Amino acid sequence: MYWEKDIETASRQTLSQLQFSRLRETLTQLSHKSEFYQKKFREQGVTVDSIRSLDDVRRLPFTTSADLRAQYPDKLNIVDKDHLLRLHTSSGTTGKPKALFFSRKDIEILTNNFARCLTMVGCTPKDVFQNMMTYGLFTGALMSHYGAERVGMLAIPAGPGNSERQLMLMQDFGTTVAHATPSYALYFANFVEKKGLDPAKDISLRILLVGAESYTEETRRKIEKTFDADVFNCYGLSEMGGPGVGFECTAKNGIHLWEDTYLIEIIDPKTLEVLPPGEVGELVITSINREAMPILRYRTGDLTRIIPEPCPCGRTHIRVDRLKGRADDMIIVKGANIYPQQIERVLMKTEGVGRNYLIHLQGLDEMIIKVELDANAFDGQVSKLESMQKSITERIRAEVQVKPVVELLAPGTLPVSEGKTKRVIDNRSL
Ligand code: DLL
Repeated sequence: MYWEKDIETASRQTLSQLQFSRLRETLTQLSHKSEFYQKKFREQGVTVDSIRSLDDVRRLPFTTSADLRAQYPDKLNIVDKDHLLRLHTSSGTTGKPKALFFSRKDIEILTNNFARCLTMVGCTPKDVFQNMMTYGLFTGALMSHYGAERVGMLAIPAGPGNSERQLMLMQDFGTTVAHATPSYALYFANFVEKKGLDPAKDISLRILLVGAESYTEETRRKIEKTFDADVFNCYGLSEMGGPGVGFECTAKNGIHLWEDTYLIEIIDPKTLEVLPPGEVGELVITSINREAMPILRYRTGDLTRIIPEPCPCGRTHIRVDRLKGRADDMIIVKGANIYPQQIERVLMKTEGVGRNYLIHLQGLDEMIIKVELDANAFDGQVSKLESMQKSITERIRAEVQVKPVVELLAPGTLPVSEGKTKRVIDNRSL
């Protein structure tokens, strides 16, 4: 199903022309109104007229997360205050957040793009949409809420947590589509089971929109099996307007990023050179249809690759692979570079492993992996548990070249935060 078939299936030539004219317009606005980019253009020796093709985007300056923080609170906004409709801030670390401004036109475009995403995965006005993302300064809930209303779905602004109430809402109002982080979706499944209910049978979810955190294909399968529903990977970041920057389609093989709104590049994070399609690197995004706060060549920190083959769904917008995590997710233990996703992949493939895990680094350089089990597996014989523990330890050692200490826990033991879940706790005294 298409929301806007013409644009979703536009030819490469049409998309490129549109992108180029929007890029030029963005650059013109920035060169008139943004002191920050005027300075960057001068330093880089570029003028609007010197950008003559889409390839010339590589001559433009990058923008980083540190740039956004340094321009706090409003130095990157280029429209008058009375044109602004909404402020969001980035999630995350300590210190000042990144402040993100949106005009009426910006909200309109983002709402429309989210409606596109929802329709692409099969949502219709008949669906009931329970939004389990955090409402507030985080973009995750409000932006998607607007998109759901635009499609005409009944939108329930549940927010995260309070699983008792989530379940009540789901059952009483017949929720068919939920939007959640992977960790909350799995935590909620434990909760439902503890009530003696079966998430696959006793609630009527048919679609879960899952994003805001990295997760593996194995975790997707686990969520799908648990709820007997389709899970679609939703990607976005606050700097580019939050969720709905891209979604998987029903082919479930890569995330379509909306190219009438964004220019996409993959770069080598070390050399900063653009990589050819197919190679893994850092995703860099330029907003080309943003009024209040256009951002050029934003270094997302997210690692992925472009999937060069055309998508069987017929959409022509670029596809990127499931995110491989962020460059800054990497941990170094005993000299080995480890991505938490490598560990997640091993765990979620293991029979009897439940729905949550935590990597604890402590002491001199010790890696403890706390793993929740399924209720059945946890209640099993001690000898079985011992052999499971041994096998997980060995398989993780083979995957990451470091031998972990594996602790097996009862389902629902590990904490789940309402926002994004922290998978690694580093208390090392190195
Ligand atoms: O997480 C926006 C969002 C909300 C996306 C709801 C999807 C659903 P931020 O808080 O700014 O915005 O975090 C953005 O989260 O750069 C990625 O590192 C990570 N991320 C978001 N979606 C995915 C995903 C929202 N599907 C940062 N897979 C991004 C992997 C994701 N990582």
